[in-house]
Amino acid sequence: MPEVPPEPAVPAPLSQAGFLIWPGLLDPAEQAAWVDDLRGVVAAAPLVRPVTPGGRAMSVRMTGAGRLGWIADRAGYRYAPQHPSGMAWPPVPPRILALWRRVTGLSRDPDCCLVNYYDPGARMGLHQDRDEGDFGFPVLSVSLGDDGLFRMGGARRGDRTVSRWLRSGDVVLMAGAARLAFHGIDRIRPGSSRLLPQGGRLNVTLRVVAG
Ligand code: MD6
Ligand code: FE
Repeated sequence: MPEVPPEPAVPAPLSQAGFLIWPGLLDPAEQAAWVDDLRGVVAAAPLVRPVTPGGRAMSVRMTGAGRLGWIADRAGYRYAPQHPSGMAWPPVPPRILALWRRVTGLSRDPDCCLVNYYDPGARMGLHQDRDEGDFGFPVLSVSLGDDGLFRMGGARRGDRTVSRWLRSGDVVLMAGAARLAFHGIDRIRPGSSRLLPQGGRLNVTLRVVAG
């Protein structure tokens, strides 16, 4: 029988505030391929600027892929089977699924691939990812384009935080005790990457929504 070469193992991550981080896990060629894939996602499901239940427009624009997408509007935050326009979400690109499998080692694929786009003024306030049904599954995030200042805290909003710049190609896993840790993006560093022709930062998060 021919030997099947094993998937390349991921290198050991570094750990900061319980978050597992692989700096530069995606090389520049891979980052460019992700951007092509994401262009396809955005063509099928356009970026929208969500409005919070309190009526404020978020500064980040969002779309998604997969069985479910995360949406926000006056009715609340939730996962929905359709884009706000009423169309189904496009499938998660195979290259993105492959990274999930390689990093998490799980046979369960994610239900949601959330795509966030930050223009130079955009930020994301400190939050927990807690709209999913089973916090036993991790959340995986990939950063592309301009650097983003990532703030990482603990299980309570008032816990001490630490920050680090996430650069294009960096991968973060929130698992275990860090799964419900508060986190956010204080700001991006416009012009720090040439990956996206129009500038800005893309962040992709992968989640299992329902166990
Ligand atoms: C961002 N990231 O990097 C925002 N959520 O733009 C997140 O909100 C996030 O990085 C869950 C897990 C990892 C993350
Ligand atoms: Fe989050």
